[in-house]
Amino acid sequence: MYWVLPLRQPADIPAGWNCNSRSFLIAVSPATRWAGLLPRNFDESAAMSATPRRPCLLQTALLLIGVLPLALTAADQPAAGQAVADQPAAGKAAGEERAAGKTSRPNLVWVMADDLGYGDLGCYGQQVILTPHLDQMAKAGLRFTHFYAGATVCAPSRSVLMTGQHHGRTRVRGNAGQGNPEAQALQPGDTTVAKVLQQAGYRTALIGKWGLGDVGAAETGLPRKQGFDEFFGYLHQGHAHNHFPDFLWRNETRVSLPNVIVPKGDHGAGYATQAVQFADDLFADEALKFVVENKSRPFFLYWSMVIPHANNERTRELKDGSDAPDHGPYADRDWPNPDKGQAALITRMDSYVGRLMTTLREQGLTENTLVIFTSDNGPHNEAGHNLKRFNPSGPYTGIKRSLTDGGIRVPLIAWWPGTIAAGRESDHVGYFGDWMATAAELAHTDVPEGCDSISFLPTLLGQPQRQGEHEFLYWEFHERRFTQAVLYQGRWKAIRRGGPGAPIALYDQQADVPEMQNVADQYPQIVQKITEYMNTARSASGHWEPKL
Ligand SMILES: [Ca+2]
Repeated sequence: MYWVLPLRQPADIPAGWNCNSRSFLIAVSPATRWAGLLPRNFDESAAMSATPRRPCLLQTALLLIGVLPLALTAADQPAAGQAVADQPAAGKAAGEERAAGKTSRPNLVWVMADDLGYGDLGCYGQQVILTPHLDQMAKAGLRFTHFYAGATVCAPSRSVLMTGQHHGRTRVRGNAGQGNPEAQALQPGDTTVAKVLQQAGYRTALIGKWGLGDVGAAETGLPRKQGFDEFFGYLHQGHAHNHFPDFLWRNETRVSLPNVIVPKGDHGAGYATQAVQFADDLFADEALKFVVENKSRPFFLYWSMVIPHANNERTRELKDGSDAPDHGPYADRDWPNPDKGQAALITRMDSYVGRLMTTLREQGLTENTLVIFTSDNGPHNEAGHNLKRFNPSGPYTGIKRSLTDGGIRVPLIAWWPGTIAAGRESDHVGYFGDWMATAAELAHTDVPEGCDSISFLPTLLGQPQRQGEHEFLYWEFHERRFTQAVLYQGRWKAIRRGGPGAPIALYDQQADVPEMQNVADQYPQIVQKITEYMNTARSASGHWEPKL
């Protein structure tokens, strides 16, 4: 006996149920099973995966007879559509069971693009660039609208993600370049989310760009000294500019690639004259291999793509830093090559996410794997492409290296079929540092001391009443003049250039999305509150003292 419901739209389909929008959804009632009306060998998961058929007239009549008692038993339950839209019943149950330690811990996959803007994805308003897989991921999962990167450039953002400490307290607070490698290295005493998960029994892998340690003077920060069991990719950020490198690192060993490059500097940067293997293609293969090989135990995969970061050295010499293997669906557009390449990189990145979803389905891991997709900071303008064509910051002002929201607010999509209800969005205000507490909670382990981290698991589970909130979020920026930014109560954004004593610009994000109207004079008490916080938020750092 089945319960038959017509589907109104694709968003009605619970994640993990393999139906199409014109089919009927077949739901098996617990009462049906309890009453012994199902065959002993009835395979519920197989039924969910099968393409549902419309019942014939006789079956419909029988089904309607069957629905009546079930509807009575379900009278105090939310309707199926409501469960999908409002209250993720499955997720709640899973959350309670996890809290009681009854279920296995989920695999954790953090997929991160490099310099992808808030407005670069179709599901975040992009009109030109195609991102069908990420759009589908958002439709089947949860889309955050108020999530922030750790910083407005690469290294500190990644340091915040790893340490669960905000930008004023995390180890690496800027891109140090080649001048001071130690300033861009995690240290032995640092506690990373990878260490926490590794110690909790997770198999941990970093695939792609690291940027928080290197061989030589920065070796304290090497991935395998910071909690990763396996590493494949780039250590140095300059090396990672080169999408067709002549070598990559596997753990601490250099692996030669057949690309032939014009080298720039000592760390592998440059650009290819013979482009054979595209690094992000290799990362996708490696990431999926890791998933398959570790499917029988909890794993944490940090998949740190380089797409769509520019090849800055190629921009300087060839005026085109969008180093894509091909221009894909944009090849015939009447655009300059940097524009075609920029769009092609993002669509290529999207295809990797599609491959990840397919692999998780094939391996039967969809219901036991949380996938997060996000970007490390706002969009760049370093490839020579036309920002106006793509509007990559969406409604926000600024790009990478800005502390207005265009530089730091990022897309973040969470996908976990059966636990995260489909088609939701959340305005919960979170940032990269929150991954530490979220991952620790999911791994049934403690959050390390000294973190600035609030788990967003309640939001994932559709339990906003349990969700903790930050009073303040904090960022700083060391290039050009030292700048600080604070978001207070999820509404008031303050930016100060020049350190203590410099004036604070205040923006009311509820009334002023692009942060154009400085209202500091109208809200002196809020300015005072934020000033007091700003003056004490950061800890001393030998390498990262403000240049005022
Ligand atoms: Ca970046």
